[in-house]
Amino acid sequence: MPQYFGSLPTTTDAWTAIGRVHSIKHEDKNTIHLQCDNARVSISVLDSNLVRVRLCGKDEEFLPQRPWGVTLDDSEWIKENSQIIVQESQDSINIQTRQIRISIQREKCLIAFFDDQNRAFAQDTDIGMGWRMGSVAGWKKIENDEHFYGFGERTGYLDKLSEIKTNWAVNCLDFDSLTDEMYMAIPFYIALRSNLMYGFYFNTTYWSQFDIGCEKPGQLKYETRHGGQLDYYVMYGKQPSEIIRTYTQLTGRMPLPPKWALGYHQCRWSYESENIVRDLAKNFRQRKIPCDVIHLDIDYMRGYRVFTWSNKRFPNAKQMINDIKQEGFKVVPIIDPVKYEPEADFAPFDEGMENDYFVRHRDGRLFHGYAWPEKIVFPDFVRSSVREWWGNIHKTLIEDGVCGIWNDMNEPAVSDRPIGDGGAKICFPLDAIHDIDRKRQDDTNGPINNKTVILQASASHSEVHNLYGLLMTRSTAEGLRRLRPKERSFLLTRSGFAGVQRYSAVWMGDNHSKWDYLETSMPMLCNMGLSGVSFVGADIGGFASNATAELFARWMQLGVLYPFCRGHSAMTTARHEPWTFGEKVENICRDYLNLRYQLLPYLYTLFWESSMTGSPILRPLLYHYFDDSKTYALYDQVLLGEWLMAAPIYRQGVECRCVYLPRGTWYDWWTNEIYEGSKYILASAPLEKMPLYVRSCAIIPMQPIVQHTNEIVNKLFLNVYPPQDQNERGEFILYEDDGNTFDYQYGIYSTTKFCVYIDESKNICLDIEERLGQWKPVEREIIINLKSTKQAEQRVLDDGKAHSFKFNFQ
Ligand code: MIG
Repeated sequence: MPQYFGSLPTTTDAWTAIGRVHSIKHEDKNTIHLQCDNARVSISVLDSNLVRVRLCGKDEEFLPQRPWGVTLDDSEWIKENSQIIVQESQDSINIQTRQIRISIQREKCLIAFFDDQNRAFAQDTDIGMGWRMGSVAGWKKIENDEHFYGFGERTGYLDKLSEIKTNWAVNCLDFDSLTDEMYMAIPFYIALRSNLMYGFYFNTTYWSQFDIGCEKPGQLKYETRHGGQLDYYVMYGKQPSEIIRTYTQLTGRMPLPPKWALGYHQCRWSYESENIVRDLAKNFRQRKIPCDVIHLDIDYMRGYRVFTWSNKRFPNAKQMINDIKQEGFKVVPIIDPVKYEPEADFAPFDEGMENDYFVRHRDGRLFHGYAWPEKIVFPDFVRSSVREWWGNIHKTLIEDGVCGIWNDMNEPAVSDRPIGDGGAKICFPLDAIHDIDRKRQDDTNGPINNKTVILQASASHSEVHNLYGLLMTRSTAEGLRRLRPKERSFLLTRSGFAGVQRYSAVWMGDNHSKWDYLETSMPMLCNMGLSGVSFVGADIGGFASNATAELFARWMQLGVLYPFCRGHSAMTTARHEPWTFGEKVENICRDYLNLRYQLLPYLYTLFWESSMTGSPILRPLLYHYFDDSKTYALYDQVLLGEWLMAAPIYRQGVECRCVYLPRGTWYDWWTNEIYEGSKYILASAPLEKMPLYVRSCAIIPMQPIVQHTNEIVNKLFLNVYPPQDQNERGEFILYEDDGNTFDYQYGIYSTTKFCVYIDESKNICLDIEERLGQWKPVEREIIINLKSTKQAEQRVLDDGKAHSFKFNFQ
């Protein structure tokens, strides 16, 4: 927390409570206003499972919705879904929606929610909601068997019960299990009990904090400071997927990325010359290790100036990018804030100064800090004019053939002195000025004198601090959409806020080449997925310090399941490419990357699903087995989609491990051996093997091994894991399109449904339904592989028509 919070009230100050409800007003069809002793409360039903609650002072007005996190205005929800019946009694007010009931106790204005079986959730406790100087908070009851997930980017294990989670973006270099504030702030959680769960989105961009039963067991406190009103959404769901669907309806979903972004990305700080990059690309192809993307870290620039190339090291960047493009590689360079450099013909600085695009102190002085380029300044991405300008500066990079952008240091990460001078991390002054639309400047178009005092800011840094990464990546996304109108681009960011999934993939920042970082990447990425951000990954092999061969092999095995699959390593570490650890590890890396590429049809379909519903791609087991309490703390097994489950090895020297198989029947991926679930098994896992299981009824679409995602394939494999009896049936809908353009938005995509079941004569049947939609794949063969104790194969030419297959084992 920045030092500026030091002046806040101490915990000994008492909270002011709301008091009694005096009167209620049925404002419009779905909003109820409560006038209380000390406050006004508004409750809006936006959907049958979604309720917004707001609190403001007795004589205040509710603030208008800010546009950054939540994208849907209250008025945009479908009115029919939000119809309510209000009943008043002497003690309480009850609001009935089609799914839940909201009950308000008149005496203290305590709010509680009830499901259709009259079970309470998200119940106010203590004083319900209240405030003391500079701070406003609310208290919810934590039920006996309740568990807490999400909270965005977090270290530690899955369940956050009994912890404090602060929402304030910082450069959390050297984070570990004790770290609270992270690069990213997403004030959202899911509370789960067996068969009763809800989501909670704290609608504030200011500093905020969840105390999940830490200060007082049994009660969760949500608090925000320094501005804004208490404002939250409760979303009910019968399963986690319903909660996430609603949450991402509120904050937005990931647009479908280009298929190449699902391939392997190779990164290092830095591949610092054209020759090194060309050599890297050559190595991948010669060694037949698939790879799609090469990232360029800060040394491609001329003296860390964004949007420039080093003349010495990258004299012909465009040529190089074009050459390796022929081999199926895309290039993604890093972009940071702007070097302060007057009179040096450095356009991003000059133009930014000329138009007054950088963040200023309250008294009008330019705010600056220090990072790699020495002195740096910060574009004010809150302003649409600045976002447009920033987006447009990408033009030259795009002309050079760049297809994606990597945004770093956007918490923003700032030092008070030059790096290397022992500088301390600092935050912007919280009253620094951000402007939504700075009228004066837009009118005169001239620079504002350094000494001018500007008082008209419509947002202070305290309100928009958490948004810096989100808005930076938004300007980049919008810019690339204009500059590459025909093709999808890839974006990566380190910082962000709720809704960052609308613009960018996210990686987990600077991890270490240590076993515990491999281990915690699982719950970390799973909680990101439960927070609406599904395109996520951690640096494979670890960023800081040196991986051992064994660690690297294990990390690659798990890493190929990360939605964002990138190897990265820091300056001053040893090289970390898949071939640097000897032949055995190189072979392991190749095998597992091959597996990822073979799984592309499955994986791409998961990305499509996520873009439609917000569903995570990498999932904790509790996502599907939410009524099985054995999954509530199970962090070291992950599901890729619904059907594939991995039990990775994340400790040195370990060659077997305990695996929990949830209910149902499971197949061993490697041997097809069958296990009945609801039990623990011991899996053997020599270095070359990551235990991997498939649920029965699965149909996993796969493709041949390729070196990059643009290679044309003329085979589609359907790996079928049959049900055990006639009561079970499996389905999979495959999504396909050209993988690159926006044509899918105009109907040029296809879906094909596959079903597996057992008929009366005990045949195992696989039906391929007619392909729907306008996208036509290349001419190809479909090969059905029945995975069972007995294996069998059948083939058909894919003509888009329905086909049925029977396998008879009698
Ligand atoms: O001060 O660009 O997290 O991935 O390699 C370090 C250099 C700045 C931090 C990023 C890391 C990147 C590095 N950056």
